[in-house]
Amino acid sequence: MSNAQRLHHELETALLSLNKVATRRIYKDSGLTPTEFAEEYFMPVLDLIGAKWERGEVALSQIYVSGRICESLLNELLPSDGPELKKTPNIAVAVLEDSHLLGKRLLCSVLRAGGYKITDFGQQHLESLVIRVQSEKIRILLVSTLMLSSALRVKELRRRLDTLGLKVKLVVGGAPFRFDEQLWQEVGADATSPTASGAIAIVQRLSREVHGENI
Ligand code: B12
Repeated sequence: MSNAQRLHHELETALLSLNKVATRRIYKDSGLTPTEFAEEYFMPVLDLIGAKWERGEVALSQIYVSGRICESLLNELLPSDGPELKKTPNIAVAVLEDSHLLGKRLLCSVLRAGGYKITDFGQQHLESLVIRVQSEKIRILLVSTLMLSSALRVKELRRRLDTLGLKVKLVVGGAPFRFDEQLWQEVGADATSPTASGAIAIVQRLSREVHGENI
């Protein structure tokens, strides 16, 4: 068993036995940055736990506490603010009609650490999200959804933004988009990435495109 496989196994055991102290120790032993650890360890292990729950092998309470442990550790480890150096179009991040917040938390940290000024809209319903995008003149909107039903709502979001004539670049992500690689196009998004860190290159590219449209 490789070192990474051993740590995955240990992390799964720590999360399923609701052991935050052991989870923190595994993070320290990994020698990774918080973002690397979240993407290389939390994400696959939580995927595995989610699949076990679907098969009835673990209880919902175990998913719940596992998610909470990851969330509280990430809140401890990730900086809430970065240097905010770059001058970009208005960028916002939101979770659409969903209570899964970890992906958005990572997204905010990664983008802020990358020097992007972003507004965190938190959890939003479609109507309130459209209103905020319009009133705050958002040009790049990053949406995180983990439930398939929420991911499909992005199609309606795109329709509403287009109807209002709002020129918004829509970036989507979360489990449904990782599991179905075509889904982002089907819901009318402009881009996706399986990881939060992948959003940096996308935001860079889209910022250039928005800048070009404004000239
Ligand atoms: C932890 C968890 C919970 C926790 C959430 C805690 C919290 N505060 O976030 C709790 C227990 C609350 C929960 C509740 C529920 N959950 Co849940 N949950 C999970 C689980 C196991 C892990 C999710 C997670 O946090 N992963 C870790 C983070 C870091 O990963 P991530 O969000 O995917 O983000 C990564 C990438 O996707 C990407 N990313 C994310 N967003 C974005 C956005 C952009 C723009 C970009 C570029 C990238 C990006 O970046 C991150 C990596 O860098 C998943 C399993 C799974 N496969 O995802 C199920 C899962 C999402 N849950 C599921 C379900 C069904 C539920 C419940 C309905 C259960 C119930 N019966 O009550 C409720 C519904 C809550 C709601 N209304 O939203 C299902 C959804 C199935 C479906 N087809 O829709 C899943 C897939 C489990 C399963 N296999 O069935 N859940």
